[in-house]
Amino acid sequence: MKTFFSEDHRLHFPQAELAGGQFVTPFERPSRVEYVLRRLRERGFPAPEDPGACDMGAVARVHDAGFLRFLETAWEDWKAAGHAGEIIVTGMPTRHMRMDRIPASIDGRAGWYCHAAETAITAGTWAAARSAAASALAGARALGAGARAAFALCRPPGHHATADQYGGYCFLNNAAIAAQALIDGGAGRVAVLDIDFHHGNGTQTIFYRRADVLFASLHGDPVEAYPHYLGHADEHGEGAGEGANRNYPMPPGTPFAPWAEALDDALAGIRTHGAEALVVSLGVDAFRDDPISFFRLDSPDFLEAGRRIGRLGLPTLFCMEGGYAIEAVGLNTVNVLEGFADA
Ligand code: OKP
Ligand code: ZN
Repeated sequence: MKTFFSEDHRLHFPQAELAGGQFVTPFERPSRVEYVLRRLRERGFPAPEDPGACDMGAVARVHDAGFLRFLETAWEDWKAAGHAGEIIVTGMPTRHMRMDRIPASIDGRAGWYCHAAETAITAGTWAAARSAAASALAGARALGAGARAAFALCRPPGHHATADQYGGYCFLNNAAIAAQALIDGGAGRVAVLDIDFHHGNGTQTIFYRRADVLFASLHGDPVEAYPHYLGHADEHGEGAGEGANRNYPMPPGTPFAPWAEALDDALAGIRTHGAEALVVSLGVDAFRDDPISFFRLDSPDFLEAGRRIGRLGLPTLFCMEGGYAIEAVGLNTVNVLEGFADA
């Protein structure tokens, strides 16, 4: 299995995440990927390839032009406004406010292009986010060239990024960008399977009105879990996309058996949809020891999940998303990849 990874992820490491009313060291930190790289090496995966420069044309097929300009210039504008710290949004447009006037100030624009304030932007965030999208795109190209599978070790993650908003540790939606690239490369239909603990609100909304990209997500019920305001079972897609969105929200304490049942149902839906390629949003925060999640998967369960995904028989690109039980992130991630390869 080809793997793609850029050292530029290190350029994104905010000092602080707003959590529980305190500033804490971000859960989504650079060391996460070290554990994945080590396990890949130990278990005989080929050395990751650097993806090179990011194809911004491909990124612009998914993301709003104003949003991309914002991300590109946000840090300079923030400094120019005299702000001393990292970009942390303090207000966003919500119910009872105007949604048709984008402000000029950096504070106003940052709120406009954000949906969750835990996520800070720093000097290197834009470069890191582009490098993650570049890995996803390199993975999509590998599938296009005939590979059965590829792994993009994306950091920062992507599935909470909408067409025009960052948040939930995500800036560019790596999985969505890869899925779009597969479509643009000639695939008639593609599926995105999101097994990260958190609902992939960004990916869902990007493809919500489209029939060509099916989105299926297993996640903590938004009644109890981030992102709180999307991810319910009755979100089926709209217009041409009606029926091409499948959500499997599950309650606190969910162990492997019901989770795997949801996985099987999602996989059956992907088969029925007629997908020619699969993108997996591979978060491993469904793990029992994850510090910000509430499912109960054990490490061997990730092997079995990979096997079940592998039995679909589709060309598959895995894009790294979450997983915060830092030391176990490598084992759990590589278990999914190895299960897939063994299927
Ligand atoms: C990103 B990914 C923790 C609250 C959680 C943000 C979670 C983002 C998860 N105090 N807020 O889906 O793993
Ligand atoms: Zn997550």
